[in-house]
Amino acid sequence: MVNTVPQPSAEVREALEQGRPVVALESTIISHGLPRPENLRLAFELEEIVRDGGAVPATVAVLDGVARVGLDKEELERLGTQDGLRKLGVRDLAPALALGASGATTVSATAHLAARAGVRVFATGGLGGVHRDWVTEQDESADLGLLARTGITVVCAGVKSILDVPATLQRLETLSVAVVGYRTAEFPGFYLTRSGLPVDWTLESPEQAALLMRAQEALGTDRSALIVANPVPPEQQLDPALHDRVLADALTAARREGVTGQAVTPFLLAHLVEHTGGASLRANLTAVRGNAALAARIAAAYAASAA
Ligand code: PSU
Ligand code: MN
Repeated sequence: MVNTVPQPSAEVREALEQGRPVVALESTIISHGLPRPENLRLAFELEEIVRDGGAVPATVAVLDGVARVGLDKEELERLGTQDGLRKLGVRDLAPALALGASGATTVSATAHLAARAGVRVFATGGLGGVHRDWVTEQDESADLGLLARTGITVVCAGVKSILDVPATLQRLETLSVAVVGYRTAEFPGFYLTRSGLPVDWTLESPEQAALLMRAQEALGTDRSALIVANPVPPEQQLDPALHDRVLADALTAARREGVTGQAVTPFLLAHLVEHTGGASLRANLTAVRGNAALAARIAAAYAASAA
């Protein structure tokens, strides 16, 4: 019989048992979303940021057919350096476990495993969503559907700007996923501080986020996610004109090279890193660091608000 129960590390298990704050971190950004060696540096750094914010970090991945919530140093190194690791969305979890595979988890798979292990807060860079060529390709990230049926708070810098952002926000509304801006009335644009689109609700503090989570629980709407959209500071965003120009090239290149399916997002992100001289990478790292820090504060406020 395969072991299908998500396995928390000893530290994560203890924190959860004692009601102490825990923050889940995804691993696809490490294995597929960022170039080496910045990817592994970030993996370690995020864990430090979460600890500094008063929470226990729990990076999620599947290793040798076991779903893991909380990794040690060697396991993080494996994620950051091993070739051929799979990219696992939530639908890939059962095959990976049944077949003893190893892979990094996307937002959808990370949110699912974290919530099942009892982790309430999760930090990432930018969510997946509706792709720009949806009309012909119907490419929509599994992140959206999964977040519509999973009780977890996801701190992100919006959705990746390579996507159709208005369509993604519309899908989130249809799916009844709560979206709030953190200290902004505008939905952030991942590499960019602003997307030009409004959010309906704005939070000013981690304590307000914790209150909102408790309200979801009281109302029974905590079976879907809360998205806390946290913008990169304007002075650290990617230059918007450069962003728009390079992204247009990236989309053309993806079409020309026939990139499809799971490969689309890593292809576009890598194209941006290369053709912005690393500026998109810096904005991406800034976004993820800021989200990990805020997620830790929200997890701490949530733990402190326990009834
Ligand atoms: N955020 C980042 N970099 C990434 C991703 C998110 O800053 O690489 C990953 C996440 O794991 C997300 C995935 O779930 O991209 C979406 O991929 P797709 O569009 O194939 O669903
Ligand atoms: Mn996709």
